[in-house]
Amino acid sequence: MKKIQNYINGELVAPKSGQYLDNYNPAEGKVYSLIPDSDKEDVEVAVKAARAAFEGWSTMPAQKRSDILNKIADLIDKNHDRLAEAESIDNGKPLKLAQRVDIPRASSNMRFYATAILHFASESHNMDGEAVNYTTRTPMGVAGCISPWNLPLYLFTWKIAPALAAGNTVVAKPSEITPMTAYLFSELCIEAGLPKGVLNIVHGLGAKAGQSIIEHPDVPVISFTGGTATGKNIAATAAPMFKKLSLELGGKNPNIIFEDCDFDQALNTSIHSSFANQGQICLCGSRIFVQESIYEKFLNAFVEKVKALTVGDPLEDGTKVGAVVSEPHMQKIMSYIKLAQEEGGKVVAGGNRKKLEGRCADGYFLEPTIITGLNHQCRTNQEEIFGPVVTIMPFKEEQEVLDYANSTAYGLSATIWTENLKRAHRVAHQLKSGIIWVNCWLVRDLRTPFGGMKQSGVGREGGWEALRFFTEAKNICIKL
Ligand code: TXE
Repeated sequence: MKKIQNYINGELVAPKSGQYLDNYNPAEGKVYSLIPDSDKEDVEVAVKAARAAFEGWSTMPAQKRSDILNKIADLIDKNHDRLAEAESIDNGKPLKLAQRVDIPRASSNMRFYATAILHFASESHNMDGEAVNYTTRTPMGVAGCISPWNLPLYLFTWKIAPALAAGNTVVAKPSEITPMTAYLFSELCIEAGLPKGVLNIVHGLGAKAGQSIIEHPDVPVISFTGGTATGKNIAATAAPMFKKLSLELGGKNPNIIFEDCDFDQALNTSIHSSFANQGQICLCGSRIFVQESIYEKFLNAFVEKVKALTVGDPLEDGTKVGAVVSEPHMQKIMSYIKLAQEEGGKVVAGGNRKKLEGRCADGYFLEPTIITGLNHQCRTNQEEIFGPVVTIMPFKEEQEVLDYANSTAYGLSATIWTENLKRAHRVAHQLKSGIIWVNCWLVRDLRTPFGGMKQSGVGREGGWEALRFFTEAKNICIKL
């Protein structure tokens, strides 16, 4: 049984306690590897290593840091197939998805910040001959990066790349549910010659290893992606310690389809935005609102296509819907399908656990599920389910659907389908979401600010926002 190791001070090491946790393959429902059950002591050693490495890394010329990050990206590309297979086995997502999205994006994340840091500039302000101000932006020290299980290497690199590029050193904890690609990534860092202590990866439980990172006094800046409830916990620990905090949390994203939409484009993209990664993407459009005049036509076409989606072995080419990430998460999703029916909803597609044959007989598979007949205020339409479950309902007017869309505690992303330019801009400006897609979904430009409003998060990642987040600004004013 493979035993994953921590990556501390440039070496792959066992947890000090010698304790390990089971790591499940969700498609088989079986333990297939072990991960360190790290604790405060492991975090202490990791933070010490990161502090010791900070001076050398933060004063290294940006070009040299850039070269090393690009070398890691080259190694990700070189190991693409191996990483994609590991991602699919660890997370349950279709191998094709890991190959097409997760691993290429992990490489792009490293490359984007390896180059962005070479062009990162700060500002100066001239006071009409009286004085001149200039702002410096310097790395903060040891950054704590905590990432989730839905897009493991994709979101892990999305955090550590800007932190490292900006000259910080990092103590990172990937999710204990999907640790494998972060472990393989640490082997690539060693091969790339990343100086020891610059990046440290401590595997283990959130409430134990994760909490130790959050509360460590020598970790001044924290970047977290995960559930809103966990985000609240982390903020409660970090705020009184005056730590800089970025929280990327949950979403309950509206997918608004007007009668004048490009019907086929809206229909086909909505299949993807509803069920990609088994609906386990914080940006998935889990609440579909369709203008009344095309509601029946859209619903019938949508149900027909969803019923035709292949739920299967993630390693097989034809699979569109793989396993959800864990048994507890499968139970959580099933409980929401039950709740929806108790709230008066009607399951018009899916709704059941899918029993497969062969190696996947005990895997965590759910049918992609569509639920109609609910109102916008019920729990099913207010709470994040984070699985292959969408609700769909009609609306008459623009203001009505805006009220529905903006009615949750979340505000991460939204999608609008209309061919009317004025309406697209008008509705986009009134939606309380940090990211809006018009006639598309998940089209990502890494230069743009990424993050949500309300309980979807605090702060923004992406582009210069992330480099500004991971640096400290200082303004110096000189009298002329
Ligand atoms: O997230 P958690 P999970 C949502 C989604 C999902 C829910 C829970 O609704 O059902 O969050 O998912 C670490 N101190 N999203 O369980 O628990 C934990 O070990 C420090 C949306 O993955 O928030 C893991 O590494 N760290 C999200 C990471 O936090 C702690 C993507 C996320 O775990 C900790 C994933 C603590 N006290 C889930 N407790 C998105 N926005 O993309 C846990 N962790």
